[in-house]
Amino acid sequence: MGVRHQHWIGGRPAEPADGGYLPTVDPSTRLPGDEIAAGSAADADRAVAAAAAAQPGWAERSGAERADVLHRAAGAIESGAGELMEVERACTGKTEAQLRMEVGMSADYFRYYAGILRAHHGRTIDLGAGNHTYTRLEPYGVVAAITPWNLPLNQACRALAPALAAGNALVAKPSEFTSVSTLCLARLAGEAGLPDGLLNVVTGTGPDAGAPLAAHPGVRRVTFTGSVATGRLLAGIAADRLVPMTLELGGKSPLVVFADADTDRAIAAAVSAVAFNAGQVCSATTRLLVEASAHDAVVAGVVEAVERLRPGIDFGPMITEAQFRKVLGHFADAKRQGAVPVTGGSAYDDGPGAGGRFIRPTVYAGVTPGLRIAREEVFGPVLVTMPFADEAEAVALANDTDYGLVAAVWSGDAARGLRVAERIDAGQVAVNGGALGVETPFGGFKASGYGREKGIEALHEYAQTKTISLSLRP
Ligand code: TXE
Repeated sequence: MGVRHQHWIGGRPAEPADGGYLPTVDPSTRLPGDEIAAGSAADADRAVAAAAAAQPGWAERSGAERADVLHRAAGAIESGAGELMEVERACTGKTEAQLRMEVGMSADYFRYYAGILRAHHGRTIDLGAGNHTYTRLEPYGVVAAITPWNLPLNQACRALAPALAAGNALVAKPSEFTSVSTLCLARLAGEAGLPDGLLNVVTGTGPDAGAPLAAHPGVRRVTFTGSVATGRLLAGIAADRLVPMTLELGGKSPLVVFADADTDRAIAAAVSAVAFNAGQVCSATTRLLVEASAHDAVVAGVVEAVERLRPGIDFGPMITEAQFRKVLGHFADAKRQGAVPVTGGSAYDDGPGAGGRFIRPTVYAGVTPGLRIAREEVFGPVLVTMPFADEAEAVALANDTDYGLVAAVWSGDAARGLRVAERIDAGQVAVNGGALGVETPFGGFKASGYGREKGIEALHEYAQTKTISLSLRP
């Protein structure tokens, strides 16, 4: 049996109130891993109390002092990278390259917000003589961060770093399948000088630990990354309490390729939508829309490349058993609807990948837009492709989805790339491989959620503006 992990409350490990623990599983082998505390409302209570006690002192520190602590936390992530990568690998089966990238980006969130926080100020407002009016950007107090299993450490840091920078204290509730890296992060940040109680971690299932946390009267803001169904449920709880929320939900993002594009690069981008985290990414561009004259050649290039991907080396397994079953369920459903994949469409039942939760990279070519596999987020290494006749049809197909998280456009005509990007309903659009980073605001249109993470926008998200006005009349 692996290690038994308690919650992290008030700067130290904390036994779960009702003494229960949950198992974790290594998805590459299905062997049992560490155990995590099974949290409850009583644990959420203790964590919120610890956060509420620590927060005022943190908010009173200057931006420079908070930035200094966040820089040290970034350093602790970098020096603890080996340990963080190992615990994350054990829960997710991710490849080495992917883990290195995720841990590096996790540290970068802390560095970036440590940097920009010193330029995060209110403003003075000139109302004419006789007044001095100014705004202050004040923290909410205690923020709850409920995070998923696909990029566990990374998505925790994406929420925690700006929320802490803005002067809040946090209670994080990571996914019950991948909690260990967030616990490890809290310990490392504490060792690096983050005051006790500012970052608490309560582990356990969504209904038992997450729901009471979101509903807790001491929590003044909630940030959630996960499924639409859970997001809707938590948005209801938050609305009832009039507590603001950031919701980062799923996607079914289009990758639009015109015939005049650099098709080799566009093909590589489509392959990466399959390989990167085995497609378990909200921003994966899994609807490949190709101008009809180039469709078959592009699809052939993609199929040839995805067939060369090696399980465990180029891409990882499905992280949870439910996700593994969900992807297989999509295949069965597509089959019932008459769709036949050009490649893949099953799990590995022999050779490398067998035994773990590995799914073969899969491409359904020329699908009809109404198919379930073409409409719903699969969250696995699965692409659907569709041809389009012209720019107008490309935009119509790209927007024919409930989601609106990201999109990619490839064209040799940059003006057309931008024109199409402006007409796609999505929070971010990359043209010809344009980059998105910690600095660029990230969030959804439509059912992909609301609020923005990353960039200076996230810092504003975790602060509320107060206006103060003083009469200067004698
Ligand atoms: O997510 P859940 P699931 C999508 C993806 C995937 C599907 C289902 O399509 O196949 O969602 O994944 C906590 N009260 N994404 O079911 O349940 C839970 O413990 C409070 C997209 O695993 O939304 C975990 O910490 N919390 C996505 C977190 O919510 C609750 C990432 C996410 O789990 C709760 C993951 C409740 N009642 C899945 N129920 C993205 N946007 O990146 C669950 N949770």
